[in-house]
Amino acid sequence: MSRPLPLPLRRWRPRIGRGDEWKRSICPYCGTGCGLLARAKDGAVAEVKGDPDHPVNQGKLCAKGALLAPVVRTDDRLLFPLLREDRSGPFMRVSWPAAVQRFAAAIRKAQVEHGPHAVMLYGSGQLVTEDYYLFGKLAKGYLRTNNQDTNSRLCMASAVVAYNLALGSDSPPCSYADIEAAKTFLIVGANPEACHPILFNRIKARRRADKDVRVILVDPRRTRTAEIADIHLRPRPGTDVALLNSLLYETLLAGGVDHDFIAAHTSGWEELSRVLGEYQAERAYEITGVPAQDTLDAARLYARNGPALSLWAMGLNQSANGVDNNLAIINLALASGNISKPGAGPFSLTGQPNAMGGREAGGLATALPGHRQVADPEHRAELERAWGIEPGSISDQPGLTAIEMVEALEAGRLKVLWVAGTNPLASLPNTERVRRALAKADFVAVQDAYHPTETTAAAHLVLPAAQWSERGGTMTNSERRICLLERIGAPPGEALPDWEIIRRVALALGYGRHFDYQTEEEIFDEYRALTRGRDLDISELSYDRLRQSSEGAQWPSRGGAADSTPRLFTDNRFATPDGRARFHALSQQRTAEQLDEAYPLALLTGRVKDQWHTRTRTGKVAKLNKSEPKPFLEVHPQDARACALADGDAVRVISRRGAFVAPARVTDAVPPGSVFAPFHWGPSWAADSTPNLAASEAFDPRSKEPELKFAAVRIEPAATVANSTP
Ligand SMILES: Nc1nc2c(c(=O)[nH]1)N[C@H]1C(S)=C(S)[C@@H](COP(=O)(O)OP(=O)(O)OC[C@H]3O[C@@H](n4cnc5c(=O)[nH]c(N)nc54)[C@H](O)[C@@H]3O)O[C@H]1N2
Ligand SMILES: Nc1nc2c(c(=O)[nH]1)N[C@H]1C(S)=C(S)[C@@H](COP(=O)(O)OP(=O)(O)OC[C@H]3O[C@@H](n4cnc5c(=O)[nH]c(N)nc54)[C@H](O)[C@@H]3O)O[C@H]1N2
Ligand code: SF4
Ligand SMILES: [Mo]
Repeated sequence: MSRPLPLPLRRWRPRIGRGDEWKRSICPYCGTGCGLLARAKDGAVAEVKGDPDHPVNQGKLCAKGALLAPVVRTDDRLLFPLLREDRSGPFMRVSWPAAVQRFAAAIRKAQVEHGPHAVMLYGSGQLVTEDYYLFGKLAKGYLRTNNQDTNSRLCMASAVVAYNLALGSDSPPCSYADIEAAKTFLIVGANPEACHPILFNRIKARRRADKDVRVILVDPRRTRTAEIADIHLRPRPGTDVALLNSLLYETLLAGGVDHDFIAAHTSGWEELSRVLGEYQAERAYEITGVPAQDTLDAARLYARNGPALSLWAMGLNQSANGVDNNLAIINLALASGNISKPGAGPFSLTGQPNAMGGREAGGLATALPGHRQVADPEHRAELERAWGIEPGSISDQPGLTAIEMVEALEAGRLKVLWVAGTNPLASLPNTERVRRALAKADFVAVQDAYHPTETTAAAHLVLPAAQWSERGGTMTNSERRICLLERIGAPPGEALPDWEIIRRVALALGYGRHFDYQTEEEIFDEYRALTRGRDLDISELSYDRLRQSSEGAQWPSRGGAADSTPRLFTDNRFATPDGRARFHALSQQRTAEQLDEAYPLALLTGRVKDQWHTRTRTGKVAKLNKSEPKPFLEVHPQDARACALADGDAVRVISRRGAFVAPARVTDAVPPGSVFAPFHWGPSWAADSTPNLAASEAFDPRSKEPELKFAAVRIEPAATVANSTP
């Protein structure tokens, strides 16, 4: 039975006008999307607090969000465009017109000499939806290449493909409000205590409020998220399909499968049920190492203590079998009827603040704005008409994805790279290979708020971007909630919003007439009109309407009573051609790399609570550097003993690609046979500190998402560990 969640629409009276007024925004770190109030002093944001009226966080913030003000104006803010023709030489300050003319000339030259696909735009979930849309319009519409991808490729590309395959569209069906209605939480390959702290607090509060609520966690590591787990399953890394199949099989035996729902609203159950028998708990144990009794306990709980909400993140996505992993957890939700009703659903957590906006506005190399696909001739034609370009302008070839970008640079097929809001020389796997590939490009332009970063330092042209609080725009969080970020302070120096930089480059390329925007609102209006009639329809959602509510709106948002849609598919009609959700029969595949005598350990990588990615922002806040001041490698005591390592000793981690060095943290939080390193401390900390020197770029064939959660490594004591100051 489905009923809409009660979501009272609190009205907010805008208090815009004086410079020192509190204005509404959204935290620019994680995909939780907490609402903030911030105000400026002397033109720059000076104070930040949680927005008590925002439904996501109700006034609360984690430390990263609360400590945003100090990261906005720092000594290393990039103030002016910087250019150099020779990448071994120094940068020179140039004017904006000179910078964009030079860049446009490089783009033109590459396209004239090598064709349209010699250019690529690599963006980020830090960008607002308006930036994404404009990037796509320029690349896909006018530069005639679908070579536009984003760092979301490293993040939730696997979830995008799986939602499309299983539900017919890239549509997370749930809401955070389902947390307050769920009885059983199944958290797989995610560490929300560190990575989605406000959601974690909501789950914790829910557990405290209702004695029947239970939490099942699936993670090889014992993270702090495990503190709220009633059952913690610790599979061997990369064996989630076997584990989830096994959970489904045992759920079936425990009577937890909803046969009426399956018959009426799904297809593919027969094929799936035929493979499930292989994954009886005792047999799955051989693959996963999870004791059969634990799987049985978890399955019985899942079967009997509904509604069940499943939440997952990178432990499933960042895998050479990432799409299968996602399909496996969606299979489980569908088979048990845990979808489209309060407290239930397969809910993929997004990482970055606007990863979802990129999915919606066509930020991925296979996508076009409004959940359209490059491969669909009708979708291409719709945009060609909307953009006023000749039929056939949009290429029918999918663009390069992040890892393919590296391969194309190596092969000399890609000549000009435009990077915005991401730091690939720290965040892509096999960093040395990426560095060598980037060195082959004819021209690299990087748009960032800070300089130097690992990537700006390798550019020809560095363009100063306004960042959070200095520009407006919209972002979408994990639960499809679109919120407006007001401009609070002014950008320093000559920094410009990303969309304005894109507009100026488009102008210099001669497309001025089609990029004639004065404000981000005009871009939003153009984009939202293109969503009319689509599953994510926001055609009636204006900036004015977003300003009137403290809540934003969950798409689709069609105006009037359909302002906001907390839950999708409530009539159990899915977005597939026949309206039925699709099961997928899956068997456990191997990881791209295998453990062997030379490389006997699995390297897992991930995050800590108080750092954000490559530390360009959080690394500058003394309070945030306190909890984890430096890189580390978690090693199980057994593995430490085997190579005579004591806690704190420097250890070298060697893979087939490269090696990094970190102080060892000897702990049974990692299972024997696995080591874990956070990837925050990149080459700017120490030349050899990033696990991405060793991480694997093998990727899932369907989502092209790299296997950042598994690399075969060995460890040995290192003489010293380089230390750096933050
Ligand atoms: N503090 C902080 N928060 C962040 C971020 C940040 O940088 N810092 N980044 C944001 C972004 S962009 C993202 S994508 C999210 C990521 O959020 P999460 O995915 O929750 O975080 P990770 O630490 O990358 O990985 C989650 C867990 O996956 C586990 N894991 C590894 N291999 C496997 C496996 O084979 N199977 C299973 N089941 N689990 C496995 C790891 O042990 C780890 O605990 O966080 C967001 N929030
Ligand atoms: N080994 C390993 N590697 C990983 C992962 C992992 O789990 N393990 N996770 C992957 C995932 S999920 C992700 S999302 C990526 C993240 O990787 P990156 O995207 O490379 O990480 P960030 O540090 O967030 O980089 C954002 C950059 O944008 C800049 N910036 C901030 N705001 C703005 C703005 O408004 N405009 C512009 N132009 N620039 C801005 C910042 O200063 C910073 O340089 O890392 C991936 N890499
Ligand atoms: S939970 Fe995420 S969105 Fe909320 S304050 Fe913390 S980092 Fe920001
Ligand atoms: Mo991410």
